[in-house]
Amino acid sequence: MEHSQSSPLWRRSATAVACAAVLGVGAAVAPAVAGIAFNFKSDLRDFAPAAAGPFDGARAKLTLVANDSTKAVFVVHGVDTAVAGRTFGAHLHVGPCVAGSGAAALGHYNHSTTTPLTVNDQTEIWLDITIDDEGNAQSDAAVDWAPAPGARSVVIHANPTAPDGTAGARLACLPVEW
Ligand SMILES: [Cu+2]
Repeated sequence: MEHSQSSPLWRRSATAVACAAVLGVGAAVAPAVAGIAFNFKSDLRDFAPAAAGPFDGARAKLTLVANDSTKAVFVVHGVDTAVAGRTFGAHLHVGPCVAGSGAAALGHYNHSTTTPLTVNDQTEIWLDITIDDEGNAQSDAAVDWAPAPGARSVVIHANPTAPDGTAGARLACLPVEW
């Protein structure tokens, strides 16, 4: 890990993530060194607002610390406990998070330069979540590159992520923009 300079900041973020009561640390955390450290926190946006789903009314937070590498922590609260024990795929997508439009999120953010793209948990940011008995979940990812700024999203899917990166229908998203 080349996070030695930013690790104090990271630990502070991690502490906040671990405690649901302090979920509201705020918007952007000023970077202590070169690079970025953000907390994105909001209600999830529903891709099918007219239909009932397990993430209706749920909220989430992504903590993203990126220098030359990236550490991401994804926390979700308020999920329907009827799906406790189930795992849902979640990934950083290139496009924005738009309620009612799963397509707007575009594809996975992928760092590889191969043709076709190399798809795995080191070329993309995968954050699959398993819902606990209280309707909460947390996951994390670490990759040795940093995503470019933009209006992006963390998309939650209906199924766990398969080795080829697919995870079924798009259910909801968290907007992440920096
Ligand atoms: Cu995805």
